[in-house]
Amino acid sequence: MTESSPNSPESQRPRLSLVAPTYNEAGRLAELVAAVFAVFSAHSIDGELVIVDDNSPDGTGALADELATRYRMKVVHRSGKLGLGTAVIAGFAAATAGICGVIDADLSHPPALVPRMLAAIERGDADFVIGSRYIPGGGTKDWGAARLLMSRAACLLSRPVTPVVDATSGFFLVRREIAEGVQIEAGGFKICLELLVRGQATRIAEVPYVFAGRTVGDSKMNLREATGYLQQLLALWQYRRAHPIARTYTRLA
Ligand SMILES: Nc1nc2c(ncn2[C@@H]2O[C@H](COP(=O)(O)OP(=O)(O)O)[C@@H](O)[C@H]2O)c(=O)[nH]1
Ligand SMILES: [Mg+2]
Repeated sequence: MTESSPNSPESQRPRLSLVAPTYNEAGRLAELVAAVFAVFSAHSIDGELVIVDDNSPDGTGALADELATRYRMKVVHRSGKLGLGTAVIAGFAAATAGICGVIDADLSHPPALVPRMLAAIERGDADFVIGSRYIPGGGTKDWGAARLLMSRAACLLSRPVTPVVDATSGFFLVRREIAEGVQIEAGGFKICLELLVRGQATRIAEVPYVFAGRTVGDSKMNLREATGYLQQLLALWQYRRAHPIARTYTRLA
């Protein structure tokens, strides 16, 4: 192993690349970016933020470009709304750190939890850490009964393929090599679950957080998404049967 000099590309590589997919998030993006970098700075994390924007009609992409002149950010522009799962994969491809993460751009996920998730991976306690709404200490704010029921049902349905309680979470950190090379199927809409099942993570941890209700913009849940999820589950069940794997699972307080 060679030691890197202070100015070599290796030493300039961030410790963490956080990916935030955006579609019409102009209303909250600046706040998210400021919050993420405030946390990075408070915890001395040399991190980068990768925005993947799908040509949002509200101008999120241009706003992200402007923010990138002031922060350590990369902006990936895609031609149109191509979906959350492929946005995450595109973000990982543009990311440069050995540990990658995903966070929603609408401030549903607390950036303040990121340092603990990162530490769990860096300590070697886990190679995939999931922010969980449904383990003790976690929760959702301002969700109606119907949305909560749908979400809980989606998580329950995933239990045959993963020990993770909140496998549909959009908030997670993973060692880059685990996500790399994973073939995402067309229906791979819940990207965390897809990577959990098809990736080679053997040490998995969940950490609780409270999901903040969306106050600006629309949510993407609809019947088409639900059908896509069931198709994804079926494919993952088949994949898991053909590719069994031994895993450890822990919960971080
Ligand atoms: N690039 C991209 N981002 C998306 C797409 N759909 C949703 N997002 C972003 O993904 C995150 C989660 O989406 P959201 O609608 O808040 O999902 P929900 O909170 O689970 O209902 C947000 O930051 C959205 O802006 C998409 O098709 N492409
Ligand atoms: Mg949201």
